[in-house]
Amino acid sequence: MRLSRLALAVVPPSARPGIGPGELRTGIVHLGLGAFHRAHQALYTEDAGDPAYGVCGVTMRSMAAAELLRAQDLLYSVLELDGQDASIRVCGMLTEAVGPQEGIARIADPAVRVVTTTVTEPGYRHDPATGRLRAGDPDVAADLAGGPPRTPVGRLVAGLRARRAAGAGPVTVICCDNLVGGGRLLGGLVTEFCELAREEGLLSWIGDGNVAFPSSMVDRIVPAPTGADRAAAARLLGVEDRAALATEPFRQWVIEDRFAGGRPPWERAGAVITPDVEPYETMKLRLLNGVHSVLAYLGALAGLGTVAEAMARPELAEAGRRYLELDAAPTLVPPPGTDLDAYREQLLARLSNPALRHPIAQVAADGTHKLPQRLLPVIRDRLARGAEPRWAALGVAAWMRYVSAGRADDGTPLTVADAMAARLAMPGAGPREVVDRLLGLTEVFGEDLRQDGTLRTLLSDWLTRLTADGALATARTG
Ligand code: CS2
Repeated sequence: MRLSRLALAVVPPSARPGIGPGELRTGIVHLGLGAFHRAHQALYTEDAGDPAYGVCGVTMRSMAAAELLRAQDLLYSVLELDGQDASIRVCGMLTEAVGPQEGIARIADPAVRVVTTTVTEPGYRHDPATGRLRAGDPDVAADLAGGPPRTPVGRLVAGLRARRAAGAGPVTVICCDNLVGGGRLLGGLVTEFCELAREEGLLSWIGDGNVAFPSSMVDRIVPAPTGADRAAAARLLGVEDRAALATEPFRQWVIEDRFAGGRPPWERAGAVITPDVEPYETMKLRLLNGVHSVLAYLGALAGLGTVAEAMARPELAEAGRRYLELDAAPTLVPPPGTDLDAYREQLLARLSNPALRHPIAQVAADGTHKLPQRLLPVIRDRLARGAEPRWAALGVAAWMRYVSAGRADDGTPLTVADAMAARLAMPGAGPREVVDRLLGLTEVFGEDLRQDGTLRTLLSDWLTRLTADGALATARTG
C-alpha cells in the first residue's frame, strides 16, 4: 500500500500529520519544492499549528516532485536519523503542488500572506561578488522581454504584479537559501528587475510597504533522498512512501522580524523571530556551510563519498576544526545566548552523524556561488586584521584543484556541477596558472581578493602541495 490520506489509518498514530490535511487552507506559496523545504519550513509551519497556513508548493524546474506528491495526496514522510536512532513523521502541510504558471497565480490570492523561496544560490541569477542581477543571463533577458517567466525572480515579480492587480494586499517574501543578507539581496533583485522592465507602478507598490523581504537563517542537513531512506521509511510507516526524505534531528530557523502582513506563529515551533538576523546568518554560513565546503573539496579529492566519511578521516576532521577555530570563529560576534564553542562542537558531531549519507558532490556543487557566501568573507575579515586565513585558503585551494583538474587524487574523474564549469576546467595547468586564472574571476573573488598578495601566496602554496601530495597528506602535514 502507498502513502495516501486513506493509508494514514495504518500509519502509527505518533507519525500522523499534526494538522488534519482536510482542515488546511493555503496561506503560503513556496517556490522550489525540493527536499530542503519539505524537511524544514514545511515542518516548522506544521508545528506552528495554524490551519490558515497550508503550503502551495511550486516546482521550479521539473514537475517530477509535484507528480510524485500528488500521487500520494501530497503527503510525505520525514525520517530523523541520529546514529542508531530513527524516528519518522508524515507531513501534511502541502495543500497543492503546482508548476510555475499556477504558482504565479496563487501569489495573487488574498489568503496567501507569505511567499518563501528555496531555489538554490545560483537560482537567483545574481553576480555573487556584487549581488546585482545578471541582466545579460539569457533567461533573465527573456524574462525582462516579457515572455513566460523562466527564472525564480521573474516568476516572483509576475506573482507580485498579479497580486497588485488583484488588490490582494501585502505579502512577505522570505528567502530561505544560504545567502548573506538574503532578504536584502532578493528585495534588491526584484527592484532591479522592475527597474529594467520599467514597471514603475509595481515598484512604488512594493516601496509603499506592500512587500517585505526579511532575511532568514535556515539550518538543517537534508541529503538528497536515497532508496535506503525510502526502505527505512516503509519499515517505520507500514506503507510505501516514494517521496520520503531523511534528515538530522537538529533544525534551526531565525527570521528577521519584518513582515508586511500576517504570518504563521512560527515561534510556537521553536523559530526565533528577531530584529537582527545578521549574527545568526553569519555564524551559520561561515561555520556550518564554510566547514562543509572545506570538507567537501578535500574529501572529493581524497575520493570520499559522504561528509561523514570525510569527518571519519582524522586529518580532514582536524583541517575542518582548524578552519572553524582559527579562521572562522575569530570573525564572528556570537548571536544572543549562543556559546560559539558549544555550537562548534555540536556542529562537528552533526557532520559526523554516520546515519546521514550526505553526498560530498551535493555540497561541492555550485562553488562559484557558495564560496562568496562562506569562505571568502572569512578570508576578507582575517586579511583585514592582518591575519593569515590558512585553513579557509586551504578550502579555496582544494576547490581550485577540484574544478581545474576535474579528477580526484587517484585520477578518478569528478563531475563538476557549476554553471561556470567550462571556464573552470584547466586540466594539466600548473598551480600558479590555476591560481592566476581562477582568482581573476572577479565575479567570484572581487577585485580586492584578486589583488591580495597574501592570499595569492597562500593559495599557490596549498595548491602546489595538493597537486604533489594529494588532499590527505596535505591536510595531515598542515
Ligand atoms: C550544504 C548545505 O549543500 C550545501 O552546500 O552546505 O545545504 C547545508 O547542508 C545546509 O545549509 C544545512 O543547513
